[in-house]
Amino acid sequence: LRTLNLGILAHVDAGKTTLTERLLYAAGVIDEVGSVDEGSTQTDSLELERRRGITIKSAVVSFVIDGVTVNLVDTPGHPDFIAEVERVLSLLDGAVLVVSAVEGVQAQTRVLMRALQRSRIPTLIFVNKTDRLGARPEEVELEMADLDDDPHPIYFGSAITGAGIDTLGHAIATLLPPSEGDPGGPVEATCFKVERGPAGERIAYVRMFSGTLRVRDRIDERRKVTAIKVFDHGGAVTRQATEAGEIAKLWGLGDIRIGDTLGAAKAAHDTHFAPPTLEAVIRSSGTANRGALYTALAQLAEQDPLINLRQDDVRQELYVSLYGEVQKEVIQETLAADFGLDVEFHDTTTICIERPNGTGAAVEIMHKPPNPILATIGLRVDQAPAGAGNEFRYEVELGSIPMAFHKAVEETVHAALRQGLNGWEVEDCTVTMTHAGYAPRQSHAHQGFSRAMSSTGADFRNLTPLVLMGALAQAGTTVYEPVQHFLLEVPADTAGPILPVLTKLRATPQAPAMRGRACTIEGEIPSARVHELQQQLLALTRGEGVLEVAFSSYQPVRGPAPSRPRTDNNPLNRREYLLRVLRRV
Ligand SMILES: Nc1nc2c(ncn2[C@@H]2O[C@H](COP(=O)(O)OP(=O)(O)OP(=O)(O)O)[C@@H](O)[C@H]2O)c(=O)[nH]1
Ligand SMILES: [Mg+2]
Repeated sequence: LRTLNLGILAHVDAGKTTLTERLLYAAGVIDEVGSVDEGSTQTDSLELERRRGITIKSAVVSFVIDGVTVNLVDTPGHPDFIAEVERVLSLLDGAVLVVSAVEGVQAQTRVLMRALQRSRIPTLIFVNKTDRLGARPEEVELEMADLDDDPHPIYFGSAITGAGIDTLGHAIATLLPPSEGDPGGPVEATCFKVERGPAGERIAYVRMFSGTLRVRDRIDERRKVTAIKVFDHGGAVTRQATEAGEIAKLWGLGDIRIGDTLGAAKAAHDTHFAPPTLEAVIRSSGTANRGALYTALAQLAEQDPLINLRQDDVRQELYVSLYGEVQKEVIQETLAADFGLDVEFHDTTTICIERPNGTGAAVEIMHKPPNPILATIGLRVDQAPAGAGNEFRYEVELGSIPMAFHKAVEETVHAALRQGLNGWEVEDCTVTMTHAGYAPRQSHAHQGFSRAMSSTGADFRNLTPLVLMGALAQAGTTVYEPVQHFLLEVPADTAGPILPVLTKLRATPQAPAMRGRACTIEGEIPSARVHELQQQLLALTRGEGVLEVAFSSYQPVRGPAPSRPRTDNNPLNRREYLLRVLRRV
């Protein structure tokens, strides 16, 4: 049987989960079509999803059409949960992009379409809700043809009534290419989801790209597969093995994290969507201590790596990164329901990034003042093209210091880049090691190993941030803020007063376009000002204005650069830094 790993993607409320139910029903997996509004669907299985009637986590279900086993991944449509979509893109053989025939193409539809095109995922379009009053399928078809220079097959129908579902199902089975991969080859697999079982054990969802994994197979010295389940006919069934093409749940993989690979699989590094642009302080309002909150959040971050915890030991605060208000509420409710913790969010701010302005270099030589540490490190910082990410390179011979010290420097460089000159994460920065030296393991005659005379990993860890910040300071950095693309639709007679408001909020609107009695304005606006625009819009448009936003890019901050309080030992202040780290040693 051929296997097709299929993603269902769309803007919020387009009908992905309902369509999933309909396909399961058509394939004979369920006898009754479940309802999102009654909380009875297969894929919205979390308590919170059922209560809220929205999808929060991606979920997998399996069925057979026309002789093809389809592993369907139902994804959330709300932009706050875009990370869930990101994680499944790399495992898809094909996708159905759903658009509502009533609401039509939305900002999120464009974002998803671009991501599907960039990842070269064969896609079918399904225009849903044709049964509803106000459905305008022909117009939506035209809107999609603007959007898409390489048109995809398009289908129409209704997940509620079942119209058009058989045709869509047949197209899924015949037009989309099934997965390839040799079950006899070396094991290659990627983990895209982690959840905790009833006993608290970690369960990894992996997509098998090549080879076969069996129960009791060793992954490495520490880890062994202890159980396997494969998706089949609506549920997950226990198997002795899983092979190329399949999606499996694996037990026994210990501390596996989302994005980890097994065997020779290529790690997916390209990101298709914007990272979270908000950060907030999270505090427990009950009697629970900060340790309990940290443990709970760490467990959530395991299932959602972009929650990105930052701990500030100086101010005793915990920070989490966020996409938006709905995600905040979901985290709050999950902490209350699963961990019994009441939390509040404070001081929500926009997350900026820093990029180096050019090239800078610094070097510290051992035994040579002012370097008090027993290690030699030279680093050069270069600006990389936007979006290239951070990279660490060597210009010294690999044998010049022991491998463990190389590793220590590399790891510390990546950690130290999380806080640049203004405290923001440094991006698109190439760091090259230009000097390296150490004092070999020595001892006085008849005495044991002497710390005072021999370099240790800690020496390299302590010295690296100092050298790196020296190089970065020489290069200089620019702070960039996240900017959203907005599409504003307002009654034509209210457009006049809106333009000056947009300018005041530092937006850059294009010329307004009139469409009958409606006026649309497109442009860019700093993420930090979207909330204000939303609030003012109500009064300015008698509540009739509709605002759509989607992340566009990072732009240099005009005026004084905002900074973020540091949570490390502050290598920018040499004296204090050395006092802190040397005392700690
Ligand atoms: N009339 C009509 N309503 C539909 C149709 N499909 C879905 N709905 C309704 O639209 C609402 C949203 O449906 P969902 O299936 O939850 O949409 P979704 O795309 O999964 O939403 P998220 O996962 O939260 O992004 C529900 O109230 C559905 O009953 C359809 O074809 N016709
Ligand atoms: Mg859904």
